[in-house]
Amino acid sequence: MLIKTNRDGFAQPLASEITDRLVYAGRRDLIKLLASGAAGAALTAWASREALAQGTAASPRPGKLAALPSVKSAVPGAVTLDKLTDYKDASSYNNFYEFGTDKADPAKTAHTLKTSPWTVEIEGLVKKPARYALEDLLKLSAQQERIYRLRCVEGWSMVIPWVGYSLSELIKKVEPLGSAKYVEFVSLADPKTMPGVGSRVLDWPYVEGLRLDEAMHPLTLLSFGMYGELLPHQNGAPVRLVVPWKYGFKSGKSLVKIRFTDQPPATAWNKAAANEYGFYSNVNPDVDHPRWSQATERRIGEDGLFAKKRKTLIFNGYEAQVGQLYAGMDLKKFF
Ligand SMILES: Nc1nc2c(c(=O)[nH]1)N[C@H]1C(S)=C(S)[C@@H](COP(=O)(O)O)O[C@H]1N2
Ligand SMILES: [Mo]
Repeated sequence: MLIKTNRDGFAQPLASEITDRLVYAGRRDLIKLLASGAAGAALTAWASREALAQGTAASPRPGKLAALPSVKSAVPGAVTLDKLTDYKDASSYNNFYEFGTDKADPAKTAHTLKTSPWTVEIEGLVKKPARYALEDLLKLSAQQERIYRLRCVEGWSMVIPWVGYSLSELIKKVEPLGSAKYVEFVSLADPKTMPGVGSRVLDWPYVEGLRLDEAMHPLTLLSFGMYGELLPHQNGAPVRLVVPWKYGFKSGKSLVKIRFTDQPPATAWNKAAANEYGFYSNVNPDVDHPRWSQATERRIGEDGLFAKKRKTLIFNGYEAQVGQLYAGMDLKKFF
């Protein structure tokens, strides 16, 4: 596509091309957007995406990965009109302790991760345990694009167009037994390709877990890509979870095992500091981390000296979709 440059040197797609793009995204979406008066923001989002796909002088593309086919998801809550985080920030400011504890480490060291061949084992309390080759897992259901906010427990957030499908699609295929109440997610722990696994910051492998109904919620995404492309290694290639209403650490990366259990899984962060990281870890501005407040957050890319912090929302803004899962629960006790 053609990129026009305006006076300030910023790449600007032609209006006609933006319209093409919106029509491509679906006439119904367009009509809904126009009706809601939100088209302006949507156009800005598309424009920045287009500029991003091309790479601009200000933000050159760090190597293009294979494209992933996807359609916009119709799952309620799966799209936000928030401005997308710049691809460069999303792929260079990461938490992936298997590749080091500094936010800049994974982008520098995760190239050693070998993502092919890759298999994911499904085991535990299911009628049909299975070993999926990544190629088969990719094809299990249609790939969708979902724009989710991800809020890290450390107080920063990003808005990322993930690509994948609801984890529930996979769960339905393997048929959990009536006794299955929880799902455990196990990441790869390979000391040969993951330099951080030699350290003792966490008890490897990285393990996370959800209640079965949380895992079945349509917003819980099994993700293979972002920004229309396969996941970069540092973001959890070749397959990860994205649970947008929970702190980022619940979204395990580079998954090799999914196990169905009747007991809450012993998660890596809960084992490391049970008083700081509970099993639920729902984003909650009213429940502080023992060492810092959770009331506000910094959106990555808006971190200038005078940028105002944003108020953190209960369930990271997904209360309408997921609040019902926790009806009657004391969220201070089950943090
Ligand atoms: N295996 C594994 N998964 C992980 C982590 C990790 O260290 N190891 N970090 C978590 C944390 S704390 C966050 S905030 C998110 C960050 O995802 P991103 O780098 O794609 O933004 O990944 C989560 N998943
Ligand atoms: Mo995090």
